[in-house]
Amino acid sequence: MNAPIHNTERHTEHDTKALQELDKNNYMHPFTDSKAMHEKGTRIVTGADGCYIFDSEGGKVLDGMAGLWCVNIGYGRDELADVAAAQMRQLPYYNSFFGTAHPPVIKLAAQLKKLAPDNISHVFFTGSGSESNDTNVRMVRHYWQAKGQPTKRTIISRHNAYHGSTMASMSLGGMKGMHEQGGIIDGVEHIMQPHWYHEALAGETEDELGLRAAQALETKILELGAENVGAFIGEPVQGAGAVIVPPATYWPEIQRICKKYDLLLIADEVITGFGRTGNWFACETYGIEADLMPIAKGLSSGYMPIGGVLISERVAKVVIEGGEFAHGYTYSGHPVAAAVASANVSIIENEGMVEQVRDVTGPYLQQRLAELLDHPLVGQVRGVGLMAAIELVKDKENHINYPKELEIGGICRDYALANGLVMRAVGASMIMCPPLVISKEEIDELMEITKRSLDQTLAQVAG
Ligand code: PXG
Repeated sequence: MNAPIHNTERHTEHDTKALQELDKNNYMHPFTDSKAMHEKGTRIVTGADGCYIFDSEGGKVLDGMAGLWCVNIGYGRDELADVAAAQMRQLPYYNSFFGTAHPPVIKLAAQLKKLAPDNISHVFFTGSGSESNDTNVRMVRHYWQAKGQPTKRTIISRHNAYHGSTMASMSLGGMKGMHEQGGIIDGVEHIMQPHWYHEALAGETEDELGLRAAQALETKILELGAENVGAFIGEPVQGAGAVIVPPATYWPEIQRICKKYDLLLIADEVITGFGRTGNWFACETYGIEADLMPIAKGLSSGYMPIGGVLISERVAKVVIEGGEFAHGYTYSGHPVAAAVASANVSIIENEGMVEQVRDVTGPYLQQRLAELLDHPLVGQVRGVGLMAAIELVKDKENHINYPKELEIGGICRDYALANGLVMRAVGASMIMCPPLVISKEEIDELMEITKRSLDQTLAQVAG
């Protein structure tokens, strides 16, 4: 593995106050309470290299979130800039509608098929994970219609799932706060999530909870009628929901139920794909055979906006033989994004990043995180590969969190940032998902800052 090169040229000076003012007056941010943000002032990120980001105040911060779960190869890989520039000169745009294609998209599809599980036969491209899941809703319904079973149109998902922010992908997700802002589309149902720490019944083991959570799918199918249900969708490991790692019993039971009632199984690999869990796809980590696998994020390591859906032979055959599938985006398979994604995937492959996560840095991060269980605030640590959560609790014995109003996660996140580490807070869970190139020394730094931030948080809430 190449050590990241810390390029100080990417650390540039800016007039923070002027940028914050321009930002406040002109830019509407995603997922943001604008008023609250501008009271504090926006944090302006101006450059990045390896696992570090630089801000307009001269700060250097370890990025424990790989951007937004996406910068798998780390920042500052100039090869990708060169590939993008060359492709822009050669062919900056052309579509793949109406009987055309171009070399970058054809090559990327072939490259992905080689890396994907054996049952995958084609790749559809989109501009994001949300568009990939909108594609899934249309694909599932088109598939069953083409097979003469048009009533099989409902898709079952889980509470606290995240599948995107467009109307259909948001509906597939199970985020209550999002549903409350405008409602959801018809034909989507939600069942319980396999979250042992907070959903277990008294005395219930992880394996028992895993089975019960999976069997909620069977109950829901029977309630709706299998003739009305087209698919089940789940993230192999819930990401935005706070890194919910399913018990070992969960996915085999889900798979069994999908087979029994003839449901398509959609494994949302937008976060877990491209090495995150120590395999190319988390479907391998959990032994899932999926019919559709939405991808994005690590596909280009965030260097270009691109997503897609890996399509199984079962679904592809029906779609291919069903005449025109009236679906696609102007930027489906965009040549510059495809060329960059292809180079990114080659970097992951050629530099052995997946193996490094599986054999070295994944186990090391999880082992070091387990040390935190001695800390008075830490009720549970959970994770797989290079994604993890630390659950902050008031009462370890009974798994009880501090009151929500205290925003303990936010307190800890703010200390971490002041100490030089980006972590995300999801309620009382501290989330991490560093670039796959993080070294053991950088994991030590991440741990040192995490411990210090936990101590400061404890001092504040106990004092
Ligand atoms: N599926 C999964 C599993 C995701 O995590 C999407 C789909 C949608 O991808 P796009 O590219 O449309 O954003 C995601 C995105 C958070 C957070 O707060 C997580 C995501 C996006 C924004 C915020 O953790 N994941």
